[in-house]
Amino acid sequence: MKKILVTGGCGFIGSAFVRLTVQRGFKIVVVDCLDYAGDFERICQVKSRICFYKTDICNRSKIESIFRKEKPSLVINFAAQTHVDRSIKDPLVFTNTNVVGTQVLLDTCRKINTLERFVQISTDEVYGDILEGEFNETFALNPSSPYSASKASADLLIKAYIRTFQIPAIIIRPCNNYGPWQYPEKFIPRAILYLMLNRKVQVYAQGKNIREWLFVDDCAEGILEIALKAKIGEVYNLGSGFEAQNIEVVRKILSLMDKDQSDIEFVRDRPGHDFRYKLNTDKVRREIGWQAKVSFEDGLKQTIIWCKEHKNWLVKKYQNIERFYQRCYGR
Ligand code: TDX
Repeated sequence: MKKILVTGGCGFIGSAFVRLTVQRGFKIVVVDCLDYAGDFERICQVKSRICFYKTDICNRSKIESIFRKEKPSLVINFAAQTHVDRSIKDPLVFTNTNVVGTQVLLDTCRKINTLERFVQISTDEVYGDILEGEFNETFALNPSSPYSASKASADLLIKAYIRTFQIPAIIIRPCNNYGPWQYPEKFIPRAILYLMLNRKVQVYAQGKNIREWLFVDDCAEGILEIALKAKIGEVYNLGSGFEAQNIEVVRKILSLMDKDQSDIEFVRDRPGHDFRYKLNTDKVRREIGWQAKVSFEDGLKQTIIWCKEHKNWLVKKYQNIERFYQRCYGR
């Protein structure tokens, strides 16, 4: 079985990928710096079957020694700063991890010739927003936030490294993920946590912004399929096809949790807030044969059940989130 090195394997999507691939029998090496949003607990159930390094991807010498020792055939880079609101408050942190960190990994890949593939986990946000229609993989990058600009920069670096140094890289651009173990600074788990604590859900502006939602286990499967089957140098969108206004998402959560409209608080908008993302996924369906399996209704039910069962885990993160939103928006 192939050895896969997973950076950011203690994060939300990375950990779902680690749990899936361990179950499928791959040899897994996890590299994670356990920053505020990383948590080893997410992969605790498979800890005896992985090899773990607590390391920052910006640490060139440590990354090189891990790559030399482990000789992975695949590297999947999930490691990133991911929260748009945080990037508005502290942009430089995003450039460091998302751009410099990715470059360190690429430079290391250049030196290690055992590597078959380097897979970059990018995002739909690199295209900017789209009022109507869908983005396909050939659209120009047009990011709006420091976060999406850092992810777009990493994508451009990868394209340059493919062309100049023949790095065997692939780029995957998923839409918004949700599901168990998501850090509750993000919209869906934040709403569920606040409702469990009898607080109102904070909806930015009028809640008209639109996102496409993909259940995290579907995303992990899609990434594995692409990593194993895709042609080198290609870019793949990974979307569910399910789009909804934020207010519609909140209404679904309210009804599943026996709450009502009075539990919503409309708050000042995020600066530069992208209005709508929507991916065209013809390429991944045609070339890889992947499509999302979990409906939004089922995924949301599973997520709420998980949140109720893991209320303590979510509450442990609450202080950090409160501090952040206070500092960022004064609320
Ligand atoms: O409390 C909130 N209230 C609210 O209305 C929060 C946290 C968000 N929102 C809105 C903003 C967005 O329109 O909900 C939507 C989703 O917000 P986020 O969960 O912050 O995600 P988004 O900004 O869409 O970015 C996400 O998707 C793409 C991830 O955070 C990125 O890492 C990923 O690349």
